[in-house]
Amino acid sequence: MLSTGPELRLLRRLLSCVTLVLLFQATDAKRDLKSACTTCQKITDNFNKGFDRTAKQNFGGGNTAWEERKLSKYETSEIRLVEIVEGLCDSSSFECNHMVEEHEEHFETWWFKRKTKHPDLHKWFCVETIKVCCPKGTFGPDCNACVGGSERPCHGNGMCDGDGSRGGDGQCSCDHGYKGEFCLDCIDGYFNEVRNDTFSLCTECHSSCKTCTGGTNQDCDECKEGWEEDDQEACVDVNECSKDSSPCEEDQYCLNTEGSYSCKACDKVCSGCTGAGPDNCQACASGYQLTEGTCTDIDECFEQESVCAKEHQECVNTKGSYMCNCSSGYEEQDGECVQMPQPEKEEEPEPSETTTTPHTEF
Ligand SMILES: [Ca+2]
Repeated sequence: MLSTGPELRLLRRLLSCVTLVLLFQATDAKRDLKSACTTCQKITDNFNKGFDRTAKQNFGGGNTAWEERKLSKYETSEIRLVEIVEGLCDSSSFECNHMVEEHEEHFETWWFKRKTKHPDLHKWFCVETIKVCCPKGTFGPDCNACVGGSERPCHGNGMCDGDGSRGGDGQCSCDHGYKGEFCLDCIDGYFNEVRNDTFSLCTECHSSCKTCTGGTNQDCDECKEGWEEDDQEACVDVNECSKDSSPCEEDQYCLNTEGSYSCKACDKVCSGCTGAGPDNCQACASGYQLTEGTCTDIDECFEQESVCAKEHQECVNTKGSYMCNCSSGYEEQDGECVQMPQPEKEEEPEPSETTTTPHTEF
């Protein structure tokens, strides 16, 4: 009774679940194909390392005839093969150990029967026998040539997806500077120095160009931001700082750079400035005055009219301002300097302190 409503819905839902699982398995399988080849490559690399390592073993030089016979026997022995195979995988690598266990007999076959005729173990084992890899420049289940051909995949300007494995789709991911299916076109900011159907060399444009046909600032198709065309149609720096209104804040000065500009903080003795330091002020900040072209601190305490007018006050000059402190023996209370209470006779006399009232202007 599948034709009734709820059952049909349930069946549909089940089917869509199955489809999803199959999809996941398909993408998983694709990834597995690439990683299986990577694992196999590692195994054959380690085999070659093990081969070299065991060649040096038991070899002291100056062997007797007996030793040499023994050694030449060892060279092709099962003992040596076992020693090499034992070192193929890290004990933690499940994929590697699984692959070696699954195909152990192939190593024996190669070692005793194929080594001489097929000295390249990777090619014989990974590509031709267990078929998890492809020859370089080919990809996928049938080892098809990469885009651009197996000799120079992606015309030498990119990576072919799945290159050398049974996975991937053979599409190119281009190196920096190149684009397009075949990695023959140049990205913006690069131009074709050499170009034909199978070869392309993209070179970076002059830093002033957004797009270009050659390497100088006269070869720009379009200037980059911060650059403009001069009367010779070359891209030259825009001097943002020479414009009528400065692009910077009031307490900053403008510094022109090639292709851009920056805003730097004025010296704190300035109120507005045209450059760095106290001698490039447009006006002096409050508390400073212009002396010989430089804004210097005003010593308010030496001005004719006393700035600290209250009784028992002392004037202390600071950079850009001054303070009115109470004289020694006096402390500030409600804006007045009053005498501090005398210490009682039993107690140790405390060292006299000076309390301060910072001057602030509003
Ligand atoms: Ca500029």
